[in-house]
Amino acid sequence: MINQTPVVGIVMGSDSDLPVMKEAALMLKQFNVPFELTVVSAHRTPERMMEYAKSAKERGLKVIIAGAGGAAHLPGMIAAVTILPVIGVPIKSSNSIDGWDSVLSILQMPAGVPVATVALNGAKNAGILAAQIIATNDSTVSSSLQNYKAELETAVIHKVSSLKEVWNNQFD
Ligand code: RP5
Repeated sequence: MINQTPVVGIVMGSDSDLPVMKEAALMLKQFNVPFELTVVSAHRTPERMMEYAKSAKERGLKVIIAGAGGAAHLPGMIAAVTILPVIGVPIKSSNSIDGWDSVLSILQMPAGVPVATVALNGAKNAGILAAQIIATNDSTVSSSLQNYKAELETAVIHKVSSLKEVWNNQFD
């Protein structure tokens, strides 16, 4: 997979975001979606950010996942430059007050420039959502996602059975 052309780009404002953002990478790996991952900072490397966003579509990317913390401008600025769907991951980082700063910086985009914002530190869902976008045109990824959903259901049903051994439940 490592040599396949990436269809998802994962970018983050700093390598200090990696412990959160690697959750997106792990999900894409699980669904066999080829991806690339790097640091692109809106504030510290603005020209690199512009170049990344401008070249993303022609390089074959279909979706961009962008994570940042504090004054988290990276996802919105990338979305300003490309027509690819951008998934924003707000990160509670060293320069966050409480995480709301990251959430609101990414969430409150002006009309016309959407960023699909996941929960604070919600990189896992960002990876799944990116795979779901890819799955609209890829039956293998689509089957992997169907299996994943089925596993989620099975895990809950196991928990229901375990609880029933201890707690009364007349529902089923
Ligand atoms: C943001 O500043 C980054 O996305 C990161 O969340 C935060 C802190 O960056 P470092 O000072 O750790 O490099 O731009």
